[in-house]
Amino acid sequence: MKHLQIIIIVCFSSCIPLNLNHDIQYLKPTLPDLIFIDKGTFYMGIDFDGDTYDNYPKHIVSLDSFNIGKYEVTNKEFCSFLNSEGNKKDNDGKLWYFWDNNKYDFKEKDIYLYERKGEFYVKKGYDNYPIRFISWNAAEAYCIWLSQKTNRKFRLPTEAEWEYVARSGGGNYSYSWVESKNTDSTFCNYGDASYYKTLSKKRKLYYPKTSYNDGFKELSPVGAYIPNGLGVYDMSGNVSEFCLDWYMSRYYSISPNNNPCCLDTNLITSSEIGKVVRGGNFKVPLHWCSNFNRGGRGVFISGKGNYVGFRIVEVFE
Ligand SMILES: [Ca+2]
Ligand SMILES: [Ca+2]
Repeated sequence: MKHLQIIIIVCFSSCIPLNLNHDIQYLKPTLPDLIFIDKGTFYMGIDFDGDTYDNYPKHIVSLDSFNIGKYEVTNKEFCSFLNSEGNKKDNDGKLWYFWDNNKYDFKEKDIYLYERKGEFYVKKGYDNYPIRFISWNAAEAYCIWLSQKTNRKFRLPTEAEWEYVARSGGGNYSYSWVESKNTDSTFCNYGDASYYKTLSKKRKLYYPKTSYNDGFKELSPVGAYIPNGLGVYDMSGNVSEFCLDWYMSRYYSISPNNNPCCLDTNLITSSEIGKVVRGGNFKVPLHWCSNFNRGGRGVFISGKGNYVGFRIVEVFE
C-alpha cells in the first residue's frame, strides 16, 4: 500500500499542468471585499412543518454588527496565506489543503491552486474561483493569519450570522436572490440539469431531476450570479461554507438569543462531530441551497471536499 501511495504522489505531482509562465504565485495578503451588516434581531430557523429535521424551532436571535465577505474566499486570497504560512497538518496528520495521498474527491482538472517545490500557484484564469479542498482548521487558520496581517479581527461566521446575511437581514427568503418559494431557478450555482447529466445511472435514481440550467455544470467563479438584498454573493450554492459552530441537530431548541454560537462540544453527540456548513453547493439539488438548510461536515479528514469553502467575518469588539 505504501508503495502504491508513493506512485500516486509522484504521478499526481507530475500530472499537474504546470506552465509557470502562465500560472501566478501570490505572496502578499489581499483583504477580501467586505459588506457591513448592521446589528439586528430576527427569527432564525423555521416552524415545524412535519418535514423539517434540524432547522426548528424558529427562535429569536439578536446579533451585533459585523462585516462579512462579499464573496466566498478565493484561490488568489488563499494562495497568499499558503505561501506565508505553509501547508500545515491538522491533528489527524492530514494537510490543511488537498495535497495528500488520500481518496479525496478531486480530479486533476479540479485543481486550481497547486504546490510546486513548497510554493503555491493559482492556475491562470482561476483567481476568482472559491478555495476548496480545505479543512475547517485551514479556514480558521486563514482568519487568524489575516487578522495578524491587518491588525483587525477576522473569524468564520457563526451559523446565526450566516443565516441572517443569507436572508438579506433576517427576511423570510428561502434563497439568496430574495426568493421565498422553493422553486427551481437559474439564480445560483446548484446541481442543475447540466450537472444531472454527469451523474451515474445509480445516482440519477436518487437525484431530483430539473429542467433548469444555471450556466455552470461544476464550480463557478465567485460573484457570477445576482447578489442578495445586502449585496452579498453566492450565499446559496457554489461552495458550501464552513461556519464557526459545531453542528448540533437540536441546537435551535437550546440556543441563547444573543450572538449564539455552538462551541460547547459537550452538547453534541458522537455522530455530530463536525462543523456547520451552510448554503449548499454546485453538486446538490436546489432545496439544499436554501437559507434554512443546515449541514455538518467533519473538521479533519472528511472536511476536505471539492464543494466546501468558506467566507470571513470581521468583528468589531
Ligand atoms: Ca450548476
Ligand atoms: Ca456558497
